[in-house]
Amino acid sequence: MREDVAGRANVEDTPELRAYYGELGRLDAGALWTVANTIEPWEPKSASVPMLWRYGDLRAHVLRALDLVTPERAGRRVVYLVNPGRRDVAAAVGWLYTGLQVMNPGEVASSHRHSSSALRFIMEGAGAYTVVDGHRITLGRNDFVLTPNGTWHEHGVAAEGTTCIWQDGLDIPLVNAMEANFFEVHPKLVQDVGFPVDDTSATFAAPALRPEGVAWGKPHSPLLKYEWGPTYESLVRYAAKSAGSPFDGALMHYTNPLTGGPVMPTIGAAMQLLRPGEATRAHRHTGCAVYQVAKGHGYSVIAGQRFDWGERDIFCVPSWAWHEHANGSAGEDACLFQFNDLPVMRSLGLYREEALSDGYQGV
Ligand code: GTQ
Repeated sequence: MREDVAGRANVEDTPELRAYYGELGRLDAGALWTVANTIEPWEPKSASVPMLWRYGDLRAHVLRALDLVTPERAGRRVVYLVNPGRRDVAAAVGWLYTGLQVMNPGEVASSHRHSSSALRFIMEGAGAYTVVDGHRITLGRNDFVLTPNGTWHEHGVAAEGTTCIWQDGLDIPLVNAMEANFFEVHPKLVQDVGFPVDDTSATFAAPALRPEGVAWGKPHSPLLKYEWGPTYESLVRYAAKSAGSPFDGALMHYTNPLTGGPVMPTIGAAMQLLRPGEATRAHRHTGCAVYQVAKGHGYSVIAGQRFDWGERDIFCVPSWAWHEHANGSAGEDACLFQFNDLPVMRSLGLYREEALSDGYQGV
């Protein structure tokens, strides 16, 4: 982009100006025109870089944590993912954190709550559960569970289960950037279960049906678990009857069933299905996303770079980066889970989207 245009800062250095800048600096002040073009870029410039983390590279290291630390000592046994452009804030992309948490059968991680909102996406193993504000939620492969801002939550694996690995997604970097993060450990370390197991699913997961007389005033979804079975079934049905989005194929957002809005105020989530052979067109938008390959294989082109992915790989799309996705199979569908900061972008009036006129990026 040209900077020598009318209306943009374009001041040449002189000895007098350099001395002036020095004087301002000593007063903890500065001249706007020396930084204006940086702090007000023509368009968003993400410090995050597009990344792919291969599960095949990470899995053995995640499992090693089982032998190296206990959940009691570590609090949470997690390998978190680092974006090379954002090492200082533990962000995988933008202001989103992600990590891989591992637990053995019979283990439980202590209950805590924090101002960050969180979600889990179950990758492997049987018997995982999460307790959220007294609601015990059983979790299976590709299930997605919420632990919203301020809720007491702990995770465990039933004694008769197997070693479980899941992806955690949180807005820790965002809440820290807002300087609003509180953290508390539950006084009893493990909270009491106060409701029938999976009661929020029984109450709120019925398709397009709202239960009578249920009062709900919280800003997050009352449904805490979104199961893989009905999610996949809905996507298959949708993909068979509709072209879906030119940029995403058949994509469905997980929603708060009472409002149709995002699952939590700061984090949105979606599952998309790419039909056999489907390759989407490129677009870009403000807001970033962390993806996990729930099914199949293929590739995404992100900011001109091709990333080939397989099941359980995790990748990210930074804000305002061009991106397009392709299913690598001619016979099987591919599914991508994502969580994103789109609710933040939309609620702050910052959402903007653009299609690439040529349709597809060069690599
Ligand atoms: O399980 O509550 O990966 O608080 C990072 C911070 C998981 C959790 C993480 C957390 C959690």
